[in-house]
Amino acid sequence: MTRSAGTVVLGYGMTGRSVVQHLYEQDIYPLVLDTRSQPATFESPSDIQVLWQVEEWPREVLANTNQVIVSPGLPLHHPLVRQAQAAGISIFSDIDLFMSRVDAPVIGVTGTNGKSTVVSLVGHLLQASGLRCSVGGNLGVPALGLLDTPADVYVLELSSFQLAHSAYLALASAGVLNITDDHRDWHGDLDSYRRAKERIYANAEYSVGSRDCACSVNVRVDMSATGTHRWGVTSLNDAQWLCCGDAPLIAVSDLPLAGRHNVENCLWAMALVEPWIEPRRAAQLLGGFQGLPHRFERLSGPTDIHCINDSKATNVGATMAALAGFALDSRLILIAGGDSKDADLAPLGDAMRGRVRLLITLGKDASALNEVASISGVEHQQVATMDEAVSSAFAHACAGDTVLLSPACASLDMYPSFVARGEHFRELILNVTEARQVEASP
Ligand code: UMA
Ligand code: ADP
Repeated sequence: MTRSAGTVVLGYGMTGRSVVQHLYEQDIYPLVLDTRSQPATFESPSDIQVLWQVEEWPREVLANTNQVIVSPGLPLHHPLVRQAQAAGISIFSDIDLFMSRVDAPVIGVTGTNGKSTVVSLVGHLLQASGLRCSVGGNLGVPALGLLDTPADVYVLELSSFQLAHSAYLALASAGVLNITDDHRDWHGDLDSYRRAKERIYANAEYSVGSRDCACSVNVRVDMSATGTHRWGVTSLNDAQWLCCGDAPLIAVSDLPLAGRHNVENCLWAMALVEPWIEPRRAAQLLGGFQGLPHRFERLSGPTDIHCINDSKATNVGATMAALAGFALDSRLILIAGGDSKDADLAPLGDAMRGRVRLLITLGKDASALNEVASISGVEHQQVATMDEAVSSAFAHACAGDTVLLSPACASLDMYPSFVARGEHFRELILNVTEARQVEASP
């Protein structure tokens, strides 16, 4: 048995557990430190020692440690990470461990918004083309959990947290979809957030960048232009087409997903798999992809009112993208609010003006959203719960209106996750729909 004292795992969430499992299978028995209290139900191999509620390194442990694998939830400025750095201990992420073990090409995707959609599209394209692929990382199965399944290509969704902690990336294909305001609480400022994301390009064999990306990349995705080394959209015979260079590939109207941001996501997916799938073939394979729940997901509500669950819109950029998909004279009732993570909410003002006829706010940062709405002349109302938000939305909604949950904020002040928030919204919409059906029946 390898001595445990040399290796310490920081954080015992999903990532920490996947790291311990991975090391355990190699007869390495790390010590685990976590700042949280021990969960009521908790399972761990009996020969793994976990110290809970640790805010600082026990001195003798720090002295005997030579490598640390840190979980993404612990920011670089956390005392546990700082102390390890100051002691000159090597710090790695689960992604580093994954990269050191994997024996097939890895595609990595990061960005403020669209990661899960693009990663799932990439997985869909690879699988449909006949390649074995395994998708995970920040989405679904932690990276190390993927190693159990042999694959021709691995696809990783990478968060800025994971990238900030990673030292050894060498991706076969890599892209930063976009960077807008988010996670200031973790990174401190937007520059550090950007730098963390751009680490994805270090040593990448093939790289895809956005129009705004200052890094040197192989190709760019630019919705407003096409041409050499560019993927974009162009007008052809009165229709909009997705293009690679000058070659039209597929009409926007034939895409499997709605919304302008999803046109961009389809371009990204095809660009990222270009080393494996020829563009024309990729375009043919896009059909059949089903969108993910909680991402601009259309719900079946009352027949005359459109209902959209965009609970995964946990930052301003995602809600802006949702709003941009609606014409200026749209009749939207927007439900938003939660924990803004210290983001600047002001850009929502312009996006709401003319589109949102009622903003219903809730959660920790409801009053900050009310202020933005006031400045932009958007009618608004604050409520305490999602039940009240949905009741009020339907009390105000007229035939043809859209009720959109796109919170621009994290859910954690009111729910365990964006999934729980979206499921609650779905259930409330279902209740309203059923109640209206009963009312309408003779
Ligand atoms: N935490 C402590 N003390 C600790 C360790 C963690 O308080 O000692 C807190 C963190 O601040 C955080 C929570 O516990 O709020 C979870 O942290 P973690 O590092 O244990 O997280 P995991 O359970 O390992 O889950 C992480 C990702 N979560 C985060 O980065 C916060 C999961 O993405 C990811 O699926 C999983 O690894 C597997 O790769 C979730 C996420 O919210 C979906 N990601 C963020 C996002 O997408 O915006 C980045
Ligand atoms: P991520 O994994 O980066 O959070 P998701 O695909 O889960 O991305 O989508 C998160 C939110 O961002 C959803 O509200 C979705 O509608 C929105 N979104 C998806 N793609 C984009 C994009 N390219 N630009 C802006 N917002 C997007």
